[in-house]
Amino acid sequence: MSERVKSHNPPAGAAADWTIDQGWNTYSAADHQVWTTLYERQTRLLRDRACAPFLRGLDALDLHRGGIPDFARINVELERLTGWRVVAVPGLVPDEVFFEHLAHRRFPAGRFIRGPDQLDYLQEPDVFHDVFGHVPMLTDPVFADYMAAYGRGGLRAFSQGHLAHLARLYWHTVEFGLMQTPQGLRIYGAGIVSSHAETTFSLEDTSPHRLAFDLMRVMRTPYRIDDFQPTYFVIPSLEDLLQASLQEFAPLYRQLEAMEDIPIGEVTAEDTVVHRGDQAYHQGRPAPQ
Ligand code: HBI
Ligand code: FE
Repeated sequence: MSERVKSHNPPAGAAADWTIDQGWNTYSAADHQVWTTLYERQTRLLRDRACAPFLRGLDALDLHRGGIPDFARINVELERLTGWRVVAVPGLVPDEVFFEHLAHRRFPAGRFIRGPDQLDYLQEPDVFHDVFGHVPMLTDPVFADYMAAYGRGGLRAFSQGHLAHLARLYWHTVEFGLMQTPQGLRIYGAGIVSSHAETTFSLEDTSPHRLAFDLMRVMRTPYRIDDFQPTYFVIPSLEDLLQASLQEFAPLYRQLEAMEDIPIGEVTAEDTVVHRGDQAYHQGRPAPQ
C-alpha cells in the first residue's frame, strides 16, 4: 500500500483515471469461495472488536450475499448513504490519481482476489482488503467526509512536497486506527479488519503500544509495511478525526521540517499512553531500512 507506482500512464485497457471494468461475471466459483471463507472468518472475530460504524456498514451493504460483491450493486446503497462509489483499478495507482479519486468520493479498489493459499498474506491490496476492509466505513457520514478531506489534502501535500508526512496519517488512521468507545477499544482501520491475525494482535496482545491520537505525533511516526504495527493510535471519535483533518496543513508541514521523526515503537514523554506495550513481538524483528 505504500510502495509508489512509478509509471504515470495507465496500463493497456484502463481509462485515463486508471479505472477498469470490475468484470464481475468473470470471477470463478473458487474466487467467490475465497471471499466467503475470509468473510466468515473475519465477521466472527469482528463482532465485538470492530467499531459500530464498520459493523453497520457491513450490514447496510449486505457484503455477504453471493461472494465477491458486484460494485454496481453496492454502489446504489453507498451512494445513497454518503455519495461515495467504489471503482475498480488494476492494482496500486499513482498517489495523485489515488487522491483525485478520494477527493471526488470514489474509492479505488482492486478487482482481483488472493488465492486460497494466500488467505493471510499478500503484497498488493486485493478486493477483500479494499472492499471488506475500507468500504463499510465509507457508509458513515463523518468518516466519508474524512476520506474526501484526506483526498483533497493529499493533492495539496503532493504539490507541497509533504506526501510522506500525510501518508503516515492515512496509515495510522484509515489503515491501522483504533477508536475509544464506551465498550472499550474498537477497530476501524481497514488493514486490521481485513487481517485475521492483526485483529486480535492490535486489541489483545501485550506487545503493541496503544497511544492517544495526535495529528503532529502521527505525522512524525514512520510505519511498518511488512509486519504488524508496533504502535497503534487511538482516536476519541470519528468526529475528532474529521476535525483534525479540516485544519490547514501547510503550517504544520513547516513545523515538521524542524522536527525529528519518532521511531515506531518508541513512547515519548508527551504521549498519552492508553496501553504501554512490552514490544515482545517486535523484539528481534528490526524494521528493514
Ligand atoms: N492505490 N489502489 C491503490 N490503493 C491504495 O491504497 C493506494 C494507491 N496508491 C497510492 C496510495 N495508496 C498512497 O498514496 C496512500 O496510501 C497514501
Ligand atoms: Fe488499504
